[in-house]
Amino acid sequence: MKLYTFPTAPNPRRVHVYLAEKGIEVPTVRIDILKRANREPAFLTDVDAMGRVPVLELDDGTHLAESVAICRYFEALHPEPPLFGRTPAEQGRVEMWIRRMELDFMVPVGLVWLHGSPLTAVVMKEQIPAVAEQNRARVRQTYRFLDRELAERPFLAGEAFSMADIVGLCTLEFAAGLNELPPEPELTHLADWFERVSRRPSAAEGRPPGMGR
Ligand SMILES: N[C@@H](CCC(=O)N[C@@H](CS)C(=O)NCC(=O)O)C(=O)O
Repeated sequence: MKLYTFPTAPNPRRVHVYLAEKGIEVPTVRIDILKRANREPAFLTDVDAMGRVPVLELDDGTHLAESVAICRYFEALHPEPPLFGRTPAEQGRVEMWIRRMELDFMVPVGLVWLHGSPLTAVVMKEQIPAVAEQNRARVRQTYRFLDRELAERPFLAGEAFSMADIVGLCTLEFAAGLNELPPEPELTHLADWFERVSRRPSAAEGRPPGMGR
């Protein structure tokens, strides 16, 4: 088994934080996405036709892409401690919050990245500044929503830290770091949650640049 990864990028980082929480060690192959190694013909044909990381190569030579799917695979192999919920209601809530983090948080942050960052200007055929601006507003809306929700409980899906917090953490690091879109200081419940999840040893390891704590 091996993990093709670029550890500081937000989606691979989810898998690294998850594995650290579980105490699972997996050999890794670093794919430098800044040098477009993920778009080399050999990677596209042998590893992942979508040309993205993370990708997990299983012992039978097959490949599993998508960060949350990779973590679900490990969760089935190593259910304790549960990071996808234990009871049916917990599992449903974790799933709900993972989807919210991906669709209502990572998608707009990703569009800010693609349309608003000088670092992606070289790979984008055309950057549309209005798309970046519109999605900055969506991210700020999500911050306000999260702040209201996190006034009620310590973690996104309830009383226990879960995969939803990992997706949220990695997205917020990416938004506040490379995308220069930190939450407004008055959103104290969101700030407290971020502090709480960032303090975990799993999060401290391999933290992306500019997110010092
Ligand atoms: N939904 C996928 C997204 C994977 C993804 O977009 N990975 C980025 C790194 S954060 C990537 O490989 N980007 C390089 C590219 O698209 O060329 C997941 O959760 O794994």
